[in-house]
Amino acid sequence: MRLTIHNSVIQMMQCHSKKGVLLAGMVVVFLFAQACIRPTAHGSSAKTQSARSYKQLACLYVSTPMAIDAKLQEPAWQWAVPIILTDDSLSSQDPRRTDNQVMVKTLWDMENLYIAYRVWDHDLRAKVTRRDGPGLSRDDIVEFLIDPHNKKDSCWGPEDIIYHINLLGATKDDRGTEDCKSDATWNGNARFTVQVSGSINDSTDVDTGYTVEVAVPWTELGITPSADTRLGIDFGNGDSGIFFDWVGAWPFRSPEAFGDLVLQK
Ligand SMILES: [Ca+2]
Ligand SMILES: [Ca+2]
Ligand SMILES: [Ca+2]
Ligand SMILES: [Ca+2]
Repeated sequence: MRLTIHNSVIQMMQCHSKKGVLLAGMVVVFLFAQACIRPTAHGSSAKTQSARSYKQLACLYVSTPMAIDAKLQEPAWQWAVPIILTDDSLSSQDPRRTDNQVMVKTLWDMENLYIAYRVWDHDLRAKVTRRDGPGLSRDDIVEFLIDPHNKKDSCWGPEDIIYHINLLGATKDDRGTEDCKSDATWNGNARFTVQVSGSINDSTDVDTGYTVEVAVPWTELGITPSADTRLGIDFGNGDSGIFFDWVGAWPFRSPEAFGDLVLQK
């Protein structure tokens, strides 16, 4: 884990006046990319899809491994398909609502699933530095949850995993159990780096946000990836204990609500 403040990222993320244009452009790209996702032709996934419509995200193949440095400077990150997460679950007047905005992108190669987050957060806060430390979920965090075999069931089972990663690079990771509970004693092997733009635990200023780059090894997911592989997935953000996610799952560990991550090559 490396925690740094990088001037180029700060400059890029401080372009508030351009953010709206940037986000609008990304949404257009995202909608276009979603329209390009090929429908599942056969198999159990097709049956699942016919029963209910799930959010989908195309995950494009990359032939060169990503450097897990929270600098999304690899060319592949430029053409990876983005999704934008915002907290639209409550009215804008509700004090429990956060105005954080999050861009998530994914890529894959034969070794890893890559996930990148850019989070716009004006007050950076985190305290926990220990793995699985209590209270980590009340820090500023990103989350991802994976149902590797896309079962879309209600059980948080032994194959399902979740990572919370806070600003300080601490993680709370767990996986499910046979009786559908969470086992936080499980520690995963995903690599990640966090880079912040602003001051942590100092509310006298206005922060910009943070970037997280993650590599999850396929061996951890028990998957040999190929084009058209579908995973159940959800992405979330926590802003000092206020949470929102991609699909609106509640609780978050609800694989039946997850979207589909569709590998493409
Ligand atoms: Ca990188
Ligand atoms: Ca925050
Ligand atoms: Ca753990
Ligand atoms: Ca601050």
